[in-house]
Amino acid sequence: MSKYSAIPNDLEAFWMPFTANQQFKSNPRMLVSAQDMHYKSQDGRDILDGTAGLWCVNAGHKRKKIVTAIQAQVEELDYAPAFQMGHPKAFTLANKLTEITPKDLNHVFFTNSGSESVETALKIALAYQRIKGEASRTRLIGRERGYHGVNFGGISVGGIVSNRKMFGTLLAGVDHLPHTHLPEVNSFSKGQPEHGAELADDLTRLIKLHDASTIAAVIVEPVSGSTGVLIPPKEYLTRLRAICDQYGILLIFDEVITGFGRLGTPFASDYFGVIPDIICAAKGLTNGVIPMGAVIVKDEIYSQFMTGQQEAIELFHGYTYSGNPIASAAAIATLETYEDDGLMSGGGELALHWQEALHSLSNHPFVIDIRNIGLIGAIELQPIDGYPTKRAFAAFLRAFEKGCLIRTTGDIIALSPPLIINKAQIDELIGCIGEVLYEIE
Ligand code: PXG
Repeated sequence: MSKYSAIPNDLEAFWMPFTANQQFKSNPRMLVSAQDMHYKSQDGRDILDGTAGLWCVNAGHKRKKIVTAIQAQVEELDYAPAFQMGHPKAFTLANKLTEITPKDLNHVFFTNSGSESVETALKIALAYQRIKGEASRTRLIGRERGYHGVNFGGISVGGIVSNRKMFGTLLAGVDHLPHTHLPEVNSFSKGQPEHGAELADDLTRLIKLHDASTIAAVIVEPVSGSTGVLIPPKEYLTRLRAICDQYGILLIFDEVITGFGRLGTPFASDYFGVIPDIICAAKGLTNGVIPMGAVIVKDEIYSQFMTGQQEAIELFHGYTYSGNPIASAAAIATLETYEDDGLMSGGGELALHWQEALHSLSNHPFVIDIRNIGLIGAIELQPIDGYPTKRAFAAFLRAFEKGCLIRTTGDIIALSPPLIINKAQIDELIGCIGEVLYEIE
């Protein structure tokens, strides 16, 4: 018997996150090991990872440098208090990270997840406006179909109804821009869709409604991932930036999935040439290996806070594990791995192959849209009448049986493989999905 074959005989105690617990526990899908582009399933099969875990394992699984760095760090310094004390690795990491962040975003606040990065960014935005003497700017603007994690700030600015409806009144003073998904005019777009830049102008409508003097910040994902890969129309982000500038509103990019090479550039900000005031990051920061997130802010924001008395705490915010030594070591080794493999630059040729492979499915059964950017792809399926999500979930289960891990959200198959994927593996992944589409109902 292999060491992996022992199935826990009781799956009840673990309440699984964002999972159909009853379905899973009736027929569990267990992953027991991983290397590079593959997982190994409990029944000993190799599973091609089409999702980089959950959009986080950008350099592929169990990379030697990262594993070794973590092992060495835990031997040297396991934990150091995060408040009023420091350890060298967190500073080294912050410096290293700001080498790849856009110019002028040179200060880093560490968190433990994307959700915490979002809460941190929103709080920094509010506190910044107040410190600047603009205390009336308390409103936060998010977007329909936005996903910003699952904490109260994040679900308030987020725009996914099932993530919001159970949880009461959420944060007060939040409004939303319209989402940018326009299948009537943009379906089967390759890269950025042509139509929809004018949707950014809706911010001026909200400004007219609330007055700019009440608005602290706008938060958007440059590319929405969780809600099914919504790619910003050409010029949309530029227009959003211009309106924010005109009215003194901070622009926050939630780059939790787009950070660290997903679009072939360090951040989506670089790809789109639009620089926000604050970036939220997580996931790829440690290659998914250890929880860690980061909020990177413009120099101007940081320096506003650094003006009081020497002994005064400038921001009453932080986590026990902010800049944790093990996470810091993992992140440093991760950034080195991305550098060694050239994963944050280029990707052009591979992204083109990815695009062509994805769009080769356009005439397959049930396919109503395909969209792609960088190494992100989405295949949207016609839902079964009266049973939304069922068809895509069936595709997910069938793909897993056939040896491929994909993600589905609603009736959309969302793909985001590790950036080390090669052309043959892209063909295998897309080939698998192509077969699945003929095998499901
Ligand atoms: N912001 C964005 C843009 C995200 O995509 C979060 C914040 C929250 O991160 P944490 O680390 O708190 O989960 C996310 C997370 C999926 C999927 O398959 C996406 C996420 C998480 C799990 C699954 O679409 N995104």
